[in-house]
Amino acid sequence: MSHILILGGDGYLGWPTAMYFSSRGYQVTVVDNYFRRNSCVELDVGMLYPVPSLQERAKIWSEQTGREIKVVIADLTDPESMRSLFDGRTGYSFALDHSFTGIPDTVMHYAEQPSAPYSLINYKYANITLANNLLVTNNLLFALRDFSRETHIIHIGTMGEYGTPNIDIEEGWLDIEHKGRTDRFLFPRQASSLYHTTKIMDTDLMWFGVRMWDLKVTDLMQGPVYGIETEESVVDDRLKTIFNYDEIFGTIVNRFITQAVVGYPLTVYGQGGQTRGYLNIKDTLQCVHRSEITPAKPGELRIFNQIMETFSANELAEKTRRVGNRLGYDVRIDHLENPRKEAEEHYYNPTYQGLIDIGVEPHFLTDEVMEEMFRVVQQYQSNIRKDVIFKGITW
Ligand code: USQ
Repeated sequence: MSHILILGGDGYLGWPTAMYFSSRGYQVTVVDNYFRRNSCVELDVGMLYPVPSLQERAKIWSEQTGREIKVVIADLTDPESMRSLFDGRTGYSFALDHSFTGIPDTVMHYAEQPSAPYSLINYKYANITLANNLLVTNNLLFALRDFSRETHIIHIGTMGEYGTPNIDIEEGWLDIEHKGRTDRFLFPRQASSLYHTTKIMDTDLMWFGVRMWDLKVTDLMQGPVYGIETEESVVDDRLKTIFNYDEIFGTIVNRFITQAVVGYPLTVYGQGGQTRGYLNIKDTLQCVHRSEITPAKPGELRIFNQIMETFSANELAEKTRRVGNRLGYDVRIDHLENPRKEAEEHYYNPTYQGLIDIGVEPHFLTDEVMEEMFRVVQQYQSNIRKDVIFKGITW
């Protein structure tokens, strides 16, 4: 039975990933320091519903399915915590029991501060973002260098690493011809937040580890994710993933639907021509699964663009209004002065074929899919706090 280690297993993507692999018979261990939920409390931002602790979720999962997800609570910026996951001390000194043995075949690295606005609240949160994201990645690389070079890293990167260049975006690499000679380089990167910049630095660290120590890395350049339910969460409401709709941790589609449900005018930033590649949370799970089945080779940094379709902020707002109106909501659209420094009208033509080629079957953001999300959000309507929807964290 293949052993999957999920770093950041309490987050929006980490927990659904854990259930997904566990339900398919993998041995799954999740590690987290509760950064996300603690930050939600510290910054007083709303979650749509409370989520049980990781240990409680693992217990509920086991009661519902008879399968076990191991939980380790640890801060992976501490190198010793990271190393204990790979150095053969297994059973993990922090784990609930010691029945899992062996080094993980695959490590999924989600253990990052994932929010652009968080990284720009002020210098303190900028430093937390830099320290967390870079130290966790570096600790992982050294742990694998020293103990487990065979372990495949699947890292969630971001499309935001590329920014919005005026040329087509390739999948990670670009062939350059210069003065009659050619070579292949990482596609140029120019992020528009400090968080996104840490992901560029992650890629550079991993590329270094691949070149120096023949590590095996798949870096998934993911766009903003939307969605709540996954196949595995429907068995019990308490297994739903953490869902944010606030300005800091909420992403645009999840925010717009929540705003529509509570009668808050949709917060389109600036002109609304900002175009990004989007994907359903169910497709994140498929993408990491297909990547796990067909791992990168030793000494390979394999990069896929993990998006399924592109939309502008205006298109998403229009779609939300259309679906909301059909469900009886009076949805209004507002154009706020853009708190971010980003292009509001730009060329955007990314390639995203690699994951399809290894077997991913995309879900698209149809009106029906959005309607399903509305129906889940409306169940929690009384929990929605209007005061956390927009505070205006400026770049
Ligand atoms: N936007 C609005 N109104 C809102 C929220 C966002 O117009 O209320 C616009 C933003 O200005 C931006 C776009 O929608 O142009 C996407 O914003 P977002 O907050 O949904 O996503 P972003 O900050 O880009 O970050 C999210 C995740 C991050 C991931 C990234 C993928 O939080 O972890 O890396 O999506 S990407 O955007 O492709 O870099």
